[in-house]
Amino acid sequence: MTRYPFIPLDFTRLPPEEQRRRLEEFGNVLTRRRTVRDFAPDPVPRELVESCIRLAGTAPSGANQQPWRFVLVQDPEIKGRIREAAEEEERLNYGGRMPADWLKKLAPLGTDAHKPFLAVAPYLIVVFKIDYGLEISESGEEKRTKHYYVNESVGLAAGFLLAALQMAGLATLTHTPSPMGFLTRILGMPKNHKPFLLIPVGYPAPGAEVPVLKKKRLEEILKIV
Ligand code: IYR
Repeated sequence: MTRYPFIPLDFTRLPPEEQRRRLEEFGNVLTRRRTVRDFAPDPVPRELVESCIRLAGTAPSGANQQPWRFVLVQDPEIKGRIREAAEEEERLNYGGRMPADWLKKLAPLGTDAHKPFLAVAPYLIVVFKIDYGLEISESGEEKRTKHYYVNESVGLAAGFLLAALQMAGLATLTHTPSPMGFLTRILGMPKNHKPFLLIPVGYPAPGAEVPVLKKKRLEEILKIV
């Protein structure tokens, strides 16, 4: 394989006060992000969400394979089917498939099998990871190629996406109905596409509440050596 052409890096060294100012501005937006479970049905400009997905697609990935695909669900009928399938799985989860310890950890969040946000939020973004390359030859023969660091790559893109949606003034929920195989089926994705994360996007319902959660202090998450 030949090397990519290389060009000079586009990078500006900022004066220290500018570094701090920009970080504070970004922090003021980022730290206000909360997982929202109560959405308003109000519409959101699609072009705004598409721009966020474009930014998510600029995330770094193993060997630049970009092993992700984003499905933007706006069709109420498909949202309804996703809600129905997710709630069916979650009824099993909350009804005994999740072990007691897991249920105990979730109890303070007040979640249950009821997932109206899947039908109410104007958009659902379903993030798929592409586990391996898949080509079907004319003779119908399957050729699989390896993808590297798929979870790390898609996790980074999902982080970019959440940050971008927050910057755009939108509310999000990181939802992981389990198991998520129904999303591949309902959205008609090929078998090498595995659901990674389901992100309802929209505006919070008036009066929406969130739990008071504490984040770990810097000293708890940072070790300097
Ligand atoms: N998927 C379930 C349960 C759930 C699990 C975790 I870990 C959470 O942080 C929240 C919920 C649900 O969506 O209700």
